Amino acid sequence: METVNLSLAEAYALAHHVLSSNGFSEAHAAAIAKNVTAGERDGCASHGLWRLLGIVETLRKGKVAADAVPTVTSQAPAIVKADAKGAYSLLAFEQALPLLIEKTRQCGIAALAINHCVHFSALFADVEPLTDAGLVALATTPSHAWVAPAGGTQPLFGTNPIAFGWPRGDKHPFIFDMATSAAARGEIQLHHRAGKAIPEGWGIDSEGNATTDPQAVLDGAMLTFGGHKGSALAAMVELLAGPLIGDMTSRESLAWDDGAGGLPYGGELILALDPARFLGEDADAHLARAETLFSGMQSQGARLPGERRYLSRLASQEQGVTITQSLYDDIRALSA
Ligand code: PYC
Repeated sequence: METVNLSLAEAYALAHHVLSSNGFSEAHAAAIAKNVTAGERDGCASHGLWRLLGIVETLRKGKVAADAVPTVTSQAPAIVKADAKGAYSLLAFEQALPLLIEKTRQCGIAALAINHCVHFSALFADVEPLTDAGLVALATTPSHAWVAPAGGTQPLFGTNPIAFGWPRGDKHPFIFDMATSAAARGEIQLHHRAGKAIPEGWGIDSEGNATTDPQAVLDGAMLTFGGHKGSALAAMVELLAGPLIGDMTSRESLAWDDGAGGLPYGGELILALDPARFLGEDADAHLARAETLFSGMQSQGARLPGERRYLSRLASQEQGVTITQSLYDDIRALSA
């Protein structure tokens, strides 16, 4: 298979050019290009440069704003609200982040609700700036109704990712970012693009039969991970980042899309907790106990979530990223 190697600067420049030439404002183009470059850099192809295809397609379908200026408001002592005004979530997140950190330091715990955003991005990128600031963080968002609840066969939930981060001083943070579906939808789409079957257990066809055909699952329903456990978590995500913050459930998002095939529209909830405020002068001792937990995992040969991402980041910083020639051509054609 023919491939193209890009330095991270070239990957960012390619993404930025595609976004700007399609009409995204400089602020949105920069925020989106940074995010998809970070996904590719960290070995997360389903949230990397490939996403540009859907990002631009959603714009062309009139389902996302290209230049909306988000507003950030203090809703309560420990609640920040950001209104993305129909644009992708990333700029609203970027602009609300300083106030979220400030409130978390003041109150010990604070939340950011992003509303009216179109969402495609990996949540680890929203959690990492918080762990960098020494905070514990959790982020979640619904998507479109693509996933059947355990026991059912019809799409109702989104892929509903949950990302959690724990700061570790000068070490890489502990961060997991997982869909509550068996896989991200982007993974299934990438299998389809590559003409590959998907693993069993990822989805069912429109008749409710198990299948490894990616197109049949895209037309049928994805499944949650861990049966009823993933299903319960997916429902929790719908509630927390839907009705609780005054935004859409995945079913409402898909209805709003009205067959256009755009990326999901709705809200994202981010919680941040400050160990220094919970623990006061005992913070160092208790954070050291967290390290004992991590080394207990590693001493059994278990990998900490995120380890693969940081290895991939290091390799990409040194060697750049490699994508298929056909993806490169499809991305370049977006600005032709
Ligand atoms: O790949 O799971 C996914 C996804 C969520 C929102 C857009 N794509």
